[in-house]
Amino acid sequence: MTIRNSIVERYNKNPILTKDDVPYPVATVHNAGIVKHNDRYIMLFRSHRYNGRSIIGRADSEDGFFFTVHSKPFLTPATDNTFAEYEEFGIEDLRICPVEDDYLLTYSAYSRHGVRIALARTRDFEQVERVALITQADLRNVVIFPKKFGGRYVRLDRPHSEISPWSIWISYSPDLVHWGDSRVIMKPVPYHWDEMKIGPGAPPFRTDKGWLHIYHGVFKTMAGSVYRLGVALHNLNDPAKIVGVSDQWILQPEAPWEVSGYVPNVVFTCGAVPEDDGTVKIYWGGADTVMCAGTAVIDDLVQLCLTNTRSAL
Ligand code: BMA
Repeated sequence: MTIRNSIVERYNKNPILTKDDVPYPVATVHNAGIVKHNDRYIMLFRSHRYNGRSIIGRADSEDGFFFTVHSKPFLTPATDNTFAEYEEFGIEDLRICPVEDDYLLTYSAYSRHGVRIALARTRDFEQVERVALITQADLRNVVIFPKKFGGRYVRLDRPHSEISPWSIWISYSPDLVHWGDSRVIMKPVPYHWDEMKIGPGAPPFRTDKGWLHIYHGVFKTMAGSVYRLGVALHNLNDPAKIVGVSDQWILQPEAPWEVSGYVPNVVFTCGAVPEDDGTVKIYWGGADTVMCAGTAVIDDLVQLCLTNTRSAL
């Protein structure tokens, strides 16, 4: 089934990965981080186990669309140290952030204390080292920019408060462990498709006009919340400055496996792969149940951010 969208063209064989492709028992496959590593696409996807708690699996691909799942999960909740206490209820929504020579993995760690973000590091997707728990409770969706600025790592994150609900902030770190200098840079817009919440989606990637960030926005309806994707462009030298945010969404739930499933009406991204031909492969979880892919022209996304914009704050 092909559904055409003027901005993101869905892959015509979606969904690209489902629970039936996984050789161990899981109820879902969704919200995957993706990178191209040594000319192979590596996907680290979230799955609910039958107890409702999540783990991370790995799938590899030559072309970015046909993926083969590894026989064992890639990451399961830690069993010792502080990580064990904070990952007790599962690990979710992993982003793969390529930063200099490392892949930094940021993922939600759930426990009786709430949800926070853990950071791990790998170079080869074989050895994985947990580095630190980098947020306090109820702060998630962390993506890290591909380069350091002024010697510091830079991340987008998403705290929440009643006065300023679910907005995107920026924070800095000299060592990946200690983060600060935090500032809000983007907020939901009232009576707009992203009015309820916004949050970082895929790790930002470089374009000639700025860092392109694909984020998610949520709108509450009488029938529940709808998760869509939007785009923002950040200044190349100072990512705290937003050059422009597209007023319109780039993707909304439309395919049957996005409209219904474990959580209906959800498209949620944790990864996108920019290609040398000027396109970007965007990956999203459909209804928290399956993985989907699509392609967009990077320049179209940039132009959306530069024309017909909504205010960042
Ligand atoms: C968010 C996260 C995502 C999920 C989305 C829709 O709050 O929990 O993992 O995809 O809700 O259920």
